[in-house]
Amino acid sequence: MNVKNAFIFTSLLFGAVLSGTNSAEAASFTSNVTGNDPTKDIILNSITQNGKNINNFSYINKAVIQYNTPRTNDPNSGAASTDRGDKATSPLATAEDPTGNAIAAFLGNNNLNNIIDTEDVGAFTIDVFFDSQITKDNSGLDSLFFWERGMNSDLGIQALDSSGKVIGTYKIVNQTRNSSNYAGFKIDTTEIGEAQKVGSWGVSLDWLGVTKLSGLRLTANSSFSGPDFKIIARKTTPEPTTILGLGAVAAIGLLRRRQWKQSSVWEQRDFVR
Ligand SMILES: [Ca+2]
Ligand SMILES: [Ca+2]
Ligand SMILES: [Ca+2]
Ligand SMILES: [Ca+2]
Repeated sequence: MNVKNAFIFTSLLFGAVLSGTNSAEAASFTSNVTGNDPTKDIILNSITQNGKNINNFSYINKAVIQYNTPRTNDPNSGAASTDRGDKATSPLATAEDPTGNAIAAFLGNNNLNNIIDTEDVGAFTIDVFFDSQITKDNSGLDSLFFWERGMNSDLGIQALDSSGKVIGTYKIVNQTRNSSNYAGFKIDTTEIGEAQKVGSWGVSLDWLGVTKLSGLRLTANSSFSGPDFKIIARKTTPEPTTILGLGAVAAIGLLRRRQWKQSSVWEQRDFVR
């Protein structure tokens, strides 16, 4: 390959990589799990979306309860509580009136049978934060993955910046109600008497109107039918396009220098002809 062809080839490769990365907004995904007993651990190994495998996750590691409907003598009072499969393991004992640390512990692992259960007419505002910043990329994959037990509830979400300030647009995740978004497994937790189907849905940063986030403000009001949920984020990794892009820029620079060096030789040849 001569210098000119090498230059064209590099440019084409660079262009192809740039144009091939922005696929249509994804949303549904496949949960690849170990465990099929609704009462026991259901461990998420990876997610498949758009034919790509995701196995590098960011987990929730902090939760700040802004409001959680107080408990009364009524066993069905309150709102968000920590819950697990009847025979599943969990980092802590379940609690009807959990602390922020307990909420983070139940959400912050890959056991899809450790969740937050919400009473039907309960309300909450809980800020959760991930162990690393989630940044928009060109992978065409969603950044946030939601599961909801029962496929019968809504969950309000809005992005939080690193200082805990709400940014972007408030959205309601209700696609987990759609029968076509069945995650392929059921769970039977301590709060319910029989196994219920789990629905899932992926969310992009675009949908939330942000290019990066550190956490999410989660909300439910009395009309949301008490969301029973799990949330895991796709860990942001360096862009392959950026690495390749920098490589291409370096290659172009090198080729130009070679061209410049050889140009005097070519001019002499032309003169001879
Ligand atoms: Ca409860
Ligand atoms: Ca539910
Ligand atoms: Ca049960
Ligand atoms: Ca519920």
